[in-house]
Amino acid sequence: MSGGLYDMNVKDFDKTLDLSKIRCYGDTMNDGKVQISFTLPIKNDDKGVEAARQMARKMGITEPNVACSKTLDKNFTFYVVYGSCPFTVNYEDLKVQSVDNEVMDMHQVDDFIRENIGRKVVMVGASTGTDAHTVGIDAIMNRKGFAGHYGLERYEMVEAYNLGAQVENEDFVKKAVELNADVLLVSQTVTQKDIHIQNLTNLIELLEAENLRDRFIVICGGARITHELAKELGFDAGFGPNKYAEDTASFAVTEMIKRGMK
Ligand code: B12
Repeated sequence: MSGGLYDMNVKDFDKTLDLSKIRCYGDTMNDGKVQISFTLPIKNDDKGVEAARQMARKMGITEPNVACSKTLDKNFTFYVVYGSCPFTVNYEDLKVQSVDNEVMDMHQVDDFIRENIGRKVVMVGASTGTDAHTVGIDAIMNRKGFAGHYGLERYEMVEAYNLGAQVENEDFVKKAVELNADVLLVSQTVTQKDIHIQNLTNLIELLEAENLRDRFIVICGGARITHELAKELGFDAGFGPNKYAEDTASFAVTEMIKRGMK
């Protein structure tokens, strides 16, 4: 692999790295190599491959190479294209909003609750509105957890209630009050026509109208949820892919202490 990262020692690597102009990396620094995939509504033949190549060029990809074309249907083909992306990103100037507390593991969260709150923390979760997807909220709450991360039901100092999917906001709030919840966990997977924005906004409005907003730590999550979006919509935090029960619980209990909730 001549010219690749393998040829450099760490010091040389640092010298070549201009963080104000980072490019995608494939084999050689700054080669811009990317792999993209998409589907076109055409049949799988040579003309289709050329259409995929042109589509990639129009996306700014240089030297596109159609590595895979797979028939999905008579009139639909899936393509994988390799090529170089000429664009750069100024990494130095980027500003992101992210959850800034330290992430504790399950035992540390339990110890934190014992020491600082002195009682079990009640967390109520659901996939709300018309959303039927449960795997996301289950990943956070189910005892067995997800991808090697135990869920909240396993935490000794958390009383976790998973209400399932398609729970109306009104019913969710009612149940949260009934269970004397500290933390509300909302999962949203479907984002078509911004349905998640409407539904999440509706929940916050409902809590505000009933003077309940400050009573709970309100957290949302889902494949297309970011912390920034969650804050914009009036939530305390938002968690997307690769976030688990310990991220959620660490934020929730730290925030409870910040707010003086005991
Ligand atoms: C499984 C699945 C289904 C199953 C759901 C079964 C079930 N019990 O959940 C079934 C077949 C029922 C289904 C139905 C539908 N689905 Co579906 N489904 C999927 C699929 C394949 C996987 C989703 C999943 O389980 N991911 C795994 C979990 C673990 O990931 P996650 O949700 O992102 O969760 C993680 C984080 O986001 C975060 N998180 C999630 N929630 C929360 C909550 C909190 C509080 C926190 C802190 C964190 C958190 O933590 C998790 C772990 O890291 C996706 C495609 C895909 N590959 O992603 C489509 C997908 C989500 N479905 C889709 C659609 C459109 C539908 C339907 C509307 C289809 C239809 N027309 O009928 C219906 C839903 C109808 C409805 N009323 O909701 C679209 C959504 C498009 C969009 N963006 O709006 C997708 C993306 C498929 C696609 N490419 O079109 N679906």
